[in-house]
Amino acid sequence: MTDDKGHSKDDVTGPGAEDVKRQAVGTEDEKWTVSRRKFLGLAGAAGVVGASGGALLGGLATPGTARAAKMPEDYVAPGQLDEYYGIWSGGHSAEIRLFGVPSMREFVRVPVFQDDFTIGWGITNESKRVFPKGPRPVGGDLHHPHMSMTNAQYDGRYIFANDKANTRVARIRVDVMRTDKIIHIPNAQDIHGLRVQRVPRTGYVFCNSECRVPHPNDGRDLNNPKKYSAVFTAIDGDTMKIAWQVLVDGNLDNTDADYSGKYAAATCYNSEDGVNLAQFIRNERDWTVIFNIPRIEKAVKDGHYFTIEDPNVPVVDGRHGSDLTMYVPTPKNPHGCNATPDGKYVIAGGKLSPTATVISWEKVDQYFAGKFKNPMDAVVAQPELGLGPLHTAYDGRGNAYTTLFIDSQVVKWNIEDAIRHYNGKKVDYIRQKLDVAYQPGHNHSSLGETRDANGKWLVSLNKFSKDRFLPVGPLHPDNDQLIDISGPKMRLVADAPVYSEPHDCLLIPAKILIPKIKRVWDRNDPFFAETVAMARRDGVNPVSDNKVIRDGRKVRVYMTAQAPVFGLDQFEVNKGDEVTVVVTNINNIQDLTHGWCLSDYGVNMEISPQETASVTFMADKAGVYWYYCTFFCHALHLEMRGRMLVKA
Ligand code: CUK
Ligand code: CUA
Ligand code: CA
Repeated sequence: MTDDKGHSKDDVTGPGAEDVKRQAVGTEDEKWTVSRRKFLGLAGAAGVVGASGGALLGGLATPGTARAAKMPEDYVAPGQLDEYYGIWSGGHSAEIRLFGVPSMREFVRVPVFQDDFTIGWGITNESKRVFPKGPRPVGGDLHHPHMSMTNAQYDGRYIFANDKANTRVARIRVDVMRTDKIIHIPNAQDIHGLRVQRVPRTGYVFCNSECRVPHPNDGRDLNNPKKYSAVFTAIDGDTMKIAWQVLVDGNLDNTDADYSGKYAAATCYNSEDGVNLAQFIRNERDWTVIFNIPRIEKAVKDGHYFTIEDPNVPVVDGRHGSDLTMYVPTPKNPHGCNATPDGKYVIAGGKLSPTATVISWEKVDQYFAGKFKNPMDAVVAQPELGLGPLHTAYDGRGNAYTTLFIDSQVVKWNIEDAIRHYNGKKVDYIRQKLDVAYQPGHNHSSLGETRDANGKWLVSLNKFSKDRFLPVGPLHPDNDQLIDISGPKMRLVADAPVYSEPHDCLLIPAKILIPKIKRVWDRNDPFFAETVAMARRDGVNPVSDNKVIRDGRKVRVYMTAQAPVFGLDQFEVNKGDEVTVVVTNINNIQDLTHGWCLSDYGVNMEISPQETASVTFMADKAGVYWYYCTFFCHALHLEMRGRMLVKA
């Protein structure tokens, strides 16, 4: 027996070989494949809905696992460049990752909320300045990276991302792929959904608090969940200051903005005001909240707001009865929230309902204009798609692609046909169901969240890989599958194992980003401007001087790095000194990065061409300590080192 790449499963030997043979990728053993998928369907369903969701378990039989049609190497040969940048969320690794698409190669990782020894994130002074003041949690849970837009097109300025674990939002500069600002969101806990204002530009970054908390959360209201609430937050993407917040009923899960600049929408799965699973899934319908941005801005301007934890953050009341919001009933525990690129609709994935709910922005306009009273009338379709609909992507040709978590499928369906069907016409809106492996969360199509949606590629971000890769221990990789959606049928192209746990990704044409991305640092870059200003105050020119400045118990050590030497091969400090080492890479050649690692002091930092990086530490151990370069920069890279003497 051979798989469709011509490998024989009998080639596998050694411990566990029998399992590998049975579970080989692309097996012809349809029966085994079907039972494997059934098992996963059941496990997934149980995981989502618990015992009370048993009714959802019907009809789980699915056809065999889809085969790869054409491999990524057919699209991107060695040495060739990918057509798309993939911006991947790292989940609870708290970073973002840059992939090439269609090769699905991972290029680099950009640390955001977590410490990273490779580049010294959380170690250098420049990175510490990015974080809010005060104690810094070690990690985060980054779900939703989204790029700034101008006129509903990616503009290549920033990527914004949430931290669900520590209630923060970060901004990453695209030109140097470096995080440049992290803020903590007050009056909230667990920032989850995050999207950007598309029109006229970003503008606002919208984000959701998922877990309701008492306001103020000062320990008084542990057992009074009725007093808990969640807020919708608008951050000014230019200043990274919070513009305003809206107090809502229920919680908020995912969010999206419209294509006119007037509205944002957010799904809510806890209309029950519950605090445990049984309560969260009690109602048949929760809701999608629509936020009327001009009215909220006017309310803030007119002073119709209050403050809670932070006196500088205006909060308006958008709970039921408010004219700032609209609550559109949505079955059941809805999750994904995705605006269509034609600017007409926003679609909420039903999760515990087999449906998606299509809400018309035009009807939303009419509701706020007082033309009708029942928010339900803004719903223009509710197609039945399959089990566990989560997120939806678009091809710009009127089709939607919704992930079905429990069915382990992506369903392609036609939006206008679904609307006709809702209006009583006998039309079939389902175009195709494609098996994915397994249990997809988000999916994302090329440019599908912009007005340029081009229907070329779709990535399905699958939570389970199960038997698709060599076994690597009990913790399995996720499996992000690349699907060609350019033709009438979806075709699976590649499986890509990824480390836990990407929730979402973006696909951005390389031609948009290549001109924006720097190959070497600009000496005037604001990222290290404060460090350069400190050097100037010390009378030091960091690109030429190698000097030790003593300032009481503070010592500042300035040195250059130029392959293969540091400007200082030794320096001396006293035990108990606070030492700041400033290293400037004066090479001006693309790809010639140095590192500065100080043995037994827990210090490493990356210094790329023309960059200045600095670190401050207490010289609390006497002795000789070597520092050495950590990026292989030259034939004499290993010899690129020096000594710090800490005098007792
Ligand atoms: S969420 Cu993870 S699969 Cu945080 Cu966008 Cu839906
Ligand atoms: Cu500099 Cu290695
Ligand atoms: Ca619910």
